[in-house]
Amino acid sequence: MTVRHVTIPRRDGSGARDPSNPHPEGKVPLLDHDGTLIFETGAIMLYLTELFPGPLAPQPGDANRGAFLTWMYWYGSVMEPVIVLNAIGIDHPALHATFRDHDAVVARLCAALQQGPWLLGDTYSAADLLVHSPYAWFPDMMPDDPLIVDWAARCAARAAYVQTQAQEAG
Ligand SMILES: N[C@@H](CCC(=O)N[C@@H](CS)C(=O)NCC(=O)O)C(=O)O
Repeated sequence: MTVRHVTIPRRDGSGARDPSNPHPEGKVPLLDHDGTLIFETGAIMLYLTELFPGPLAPQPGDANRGAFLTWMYWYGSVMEPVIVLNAIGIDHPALHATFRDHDAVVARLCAALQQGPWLLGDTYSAADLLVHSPYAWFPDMMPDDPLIVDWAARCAARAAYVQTQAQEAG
């Protein structure tokens, strides 16, 4: 496996699209698997957890598969838009009708985390890695709720996460 770093334009005006980035919109992340390009973080995670079945994802037939897929799609279809709209302070009845709002996101997370330490209950999965990520990237957005704060801390304390962070830091 090769990890290639590319530049992207940043909101503060720094950075720029990297012409060598094969992502059709110049974004990150992107997975190139033998010439097949996969983008959208959730899709990359699903692709990898199917290619390398293991403890990070319940496989078809597992009772937790439906909940797992729901979280993976909910992230990209609801949570990410809500987080972005909330961060820039945009609200509109039509947006609320479609996505609800950040309070609803927080309520959904809390309802799950009341049942267990992880979104699927007792087992950590790629859903935790994906869904907690906005709060890891943007701590200012962390809801003031110990269920979510503690869950994000548990996610960040995992050995693989710590190791990857150290690698990324160089
Ligand atoms: N929904 C996408 C979001 C991808 C995305 O917007 N990535 C940002 C960095 S977090 C990016 O590449 N921005 C550069 C740009 O928009 O040109 C995913 O989950 O992969």
